[in-house]
Amino acid sequence: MVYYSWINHLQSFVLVIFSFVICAQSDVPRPRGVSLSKASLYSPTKDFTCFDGTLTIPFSHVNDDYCDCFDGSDEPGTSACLNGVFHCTNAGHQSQNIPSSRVNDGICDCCDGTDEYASPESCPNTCEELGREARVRAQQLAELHKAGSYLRVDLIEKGNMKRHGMAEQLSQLEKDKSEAMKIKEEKEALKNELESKENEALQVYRDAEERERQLKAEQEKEALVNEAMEYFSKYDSNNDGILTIDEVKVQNVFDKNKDGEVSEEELQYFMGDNESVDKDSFVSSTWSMLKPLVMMEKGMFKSPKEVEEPEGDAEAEMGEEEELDETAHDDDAVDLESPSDDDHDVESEQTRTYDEETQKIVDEASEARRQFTEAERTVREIEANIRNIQVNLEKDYGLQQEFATLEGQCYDYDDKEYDYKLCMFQKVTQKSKNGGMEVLLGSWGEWAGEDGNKYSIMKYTNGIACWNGPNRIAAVNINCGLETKILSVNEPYRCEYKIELVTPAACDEAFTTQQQASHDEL
Ligand code: MAN
Repeated sequence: MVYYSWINHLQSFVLVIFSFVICAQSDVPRPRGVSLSKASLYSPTKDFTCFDGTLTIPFSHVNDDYCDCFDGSDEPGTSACLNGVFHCTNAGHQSQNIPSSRVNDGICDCCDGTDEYASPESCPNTCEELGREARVRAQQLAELHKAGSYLRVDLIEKGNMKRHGMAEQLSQLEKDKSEAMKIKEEKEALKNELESKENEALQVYRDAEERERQLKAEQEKEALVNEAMEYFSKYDSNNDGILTIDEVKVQNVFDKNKDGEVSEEELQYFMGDNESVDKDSFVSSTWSMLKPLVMMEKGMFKSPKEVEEPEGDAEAEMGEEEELDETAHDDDAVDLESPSDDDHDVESEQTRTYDEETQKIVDEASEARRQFTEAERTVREIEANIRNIQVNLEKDYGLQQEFATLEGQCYDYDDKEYDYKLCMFQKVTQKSKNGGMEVLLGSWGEWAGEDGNKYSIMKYTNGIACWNGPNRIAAVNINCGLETKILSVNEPYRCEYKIELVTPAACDEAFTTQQQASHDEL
């Protein structure tokens, strides 16, 4: 036990010695794992206050491999605190902050090897080489941005012109619309005026037709009564104006079931409980029951095929009774077999001819209707154009309109399975190479870049729902390139698509300066 505790103390002592090695790589001496910007917070002549202000400890407790502060700020150079941060200077390359739990874990995280100071030989310093490569890449990127930024200037100019053009187009369309509305109103007024004249002129024809229709209806009704009376007289064999049971019994037509006699039920059916039927009740009620049977006997219920047969054949089969009915029932026969009144009306409507004056009025009204419909359509078209332009004018095309010319431009990308299409500020679609419908992966949503550059990511949302899942979405990462094109499309999560796009619109001539700034601490 004593032995164990002695070893423990020795270990801590060694670590403390290591951890208090003041960084020699820079002008400002500071404890291990502390960045230049935080050096002033660690003064060996003062007690140390945790960054969160909760505790002040003697400076000797900094990097003593024992975690005192909740925020881990007292152990930047050891792995004692789970939430500590170790800063490596990486001279010659880019400085780095890593979780202090990775200190002395046997894995080289920092290119200068400082995170593995317990066994420095296992992590040789590779910062010079990596830095050189990174600088070459940064230089190439800076050159790309510089070259691209000339193209971007052009895009900005064109974008502004486009926006300006859209605004001008909008105000022109507003003018066109009010002009078109005026024309529409005039055309409507003219149409109304000519239609009321037309209505007046056609009323004469409608009235005449109505009179004709009424007359026809009266004639038909009269014919029906005459027909009923004719049959009544035929069955009233003693002509006393009363149809008795005896007179009915001898008429085959009353034998509904054709069994050779007029039975009690059949008498009941036609005459009810009455012993006789007078002329009036025969006409008003009995005839409507009897007529179908009479016609059946005459063979006047014909199938459509039979109707087409030449009349001669039917006539040849007519007996005495048919002859009697011929004149009286022609109309009915025609009614049963000819097109309905409605059909007839439609036909006469279509073929109707008017006198010259009326025809002129009808033609003028028709022309006014046509012109009004056309004026209406023109207004609708202008309104649709206005809406489209307004939607586009509300879109964010970048701080300097650098993305405006890309509006509506489509870029394709084909991978092994799918053909993708990105139509800027509109939509992203996918089509399987095996055929099938185009699938909407998202419609233009918003800019969603972070770290102060919202124009680095475009979000297209609300695509077609994923099978048993949410709607598809697509994010377009935008970087600088000398031409606008898609470099890759991936689906890192099911129905979430990532598109890498390069365009001169994303090139920034200030890029080198920014690069420089991020290397300040080296
Ligand atoms: C289709 C494509 C794929 C997607 C699946 C999800 O096959 O849209 O990209 O992963 O549907 O079911």
